[in-house]
Amino acid sequence: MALERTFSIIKPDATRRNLTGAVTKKLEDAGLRVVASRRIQMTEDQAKKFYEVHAERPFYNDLVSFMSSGPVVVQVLEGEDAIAKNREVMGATNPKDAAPGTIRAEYAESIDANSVHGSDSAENAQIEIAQFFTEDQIVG
Ligand code: DGI
Repeated sequence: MALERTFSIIKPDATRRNLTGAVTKKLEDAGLRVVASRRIQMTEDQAKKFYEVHAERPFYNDLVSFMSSGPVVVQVLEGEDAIAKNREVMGATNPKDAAPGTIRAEYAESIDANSVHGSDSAENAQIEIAQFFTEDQIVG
């Protein structure tokens, strides 16, 4: 097991419903430590860049406008196997498929307003963290 860092976003549907604390509690209860956190309003350009890999997908424009529709909380999470652990506690992309007890099962509104983002690989975690945090802003 390796100590890893991953990148998380609490999405606009969750901040709007005052679920920042509830989502963070799920992450912490899963053994993940919040080592950096900032509430921001993403610009459309930031959201476009962040979800660049999905640029050709039919839902890309909706995804970009959703992610820039309200405040989000960007976070760096640290822990043993943090990337997989975070994906597990998030639950499946579509809340209808998310396992009971996961963040998306409990809080997500729909497949697009699904409350959280989490990096899906070590490589992407590094890239995503660097888009929002400098090393000195992360305190492990
Ligand atoms: O890593 P995930 O967030 O679980 O999923 P992903 O990287 O495949 O997709 C990124 C986001 O794009 C996802 O959280 C919600 C949205 N999305 C993915 N697949 C669909 C989708 N939105 C719609 N409307 N339809 C989809 O099939």
